Amino acid sequence: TLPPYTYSGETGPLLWHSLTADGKSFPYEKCATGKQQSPIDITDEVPLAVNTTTTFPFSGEFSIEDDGHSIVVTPLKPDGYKSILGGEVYKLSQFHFHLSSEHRLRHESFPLEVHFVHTKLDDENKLAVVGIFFDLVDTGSGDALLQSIYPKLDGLQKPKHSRRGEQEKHGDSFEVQMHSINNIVDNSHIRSYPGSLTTPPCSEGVSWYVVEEPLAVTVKQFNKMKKIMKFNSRITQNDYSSPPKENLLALGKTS
Ligand code: SG4
Ligand code: ZN
Repeated sequence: TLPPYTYSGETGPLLWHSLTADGKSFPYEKCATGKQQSPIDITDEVPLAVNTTTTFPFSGEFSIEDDGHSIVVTPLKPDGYKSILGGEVYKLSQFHFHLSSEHRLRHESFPLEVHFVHTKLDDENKLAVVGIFFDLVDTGSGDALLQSIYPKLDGLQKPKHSRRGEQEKHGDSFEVQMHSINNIVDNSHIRSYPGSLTTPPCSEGVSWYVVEEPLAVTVKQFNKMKKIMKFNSRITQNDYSSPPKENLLALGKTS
């Protein structure tokens, strides 16, 4: 069994690497020893993505659940949504949210970030994640993606325990419309770098695609999500071209 982790205190991000269930093995070691850890500060140093065409769904059926760490939305048709990321074919396996944003954009944080987790079509173990920020707005109705999720948030139930990789009974299914995402995501506004999962076990070999244009979240939508999710952002001091500083801190080294 894996040790539980949180976002503050003794089981928080700076100590993930030291968590253990048996006192002998440290399944989250990579969170401190990794050399390509996410998130990072997205600056102009991070290269623009090439050969990348995301085809997010205009509409489709999804299930939504609170997995204890995030609100996770999973397509009912597992082969429904394919994207070309860095010239390779991926399919969408789920998307989930972080509050506040995990990545920064030129040192700036955002209130919310969505992660579209993809697996490579011919190699299910290879992950690519498309990250998109949200800006808080006090006019309008927010992004269509959030509009479609909003009515489902009240009935959301936490599963007894969620274990990664296991098939679970999903909650409510719903129809989603995601016009705006489809419209804004194009090559010239996506930056790509090799990183990791932002949660334990912090596995590396994850290809990241971070979109520079934020979507809109209304104050009302944001407050509702905040009630369910709490703070679930791994804040790091990691830059694109320097070694991950946070990891050294976690190991008690200064440089
Ligand atoms: C969140 O905890 C999701 O709920 C997880 O999804 C996800 O794990 C994890 O974040 C790490 O993903 O894009 N932030 S991230 O690096 O997708 C995976 C599930 O466990 C493996 C379904
Ligand atoms: Zn995530």
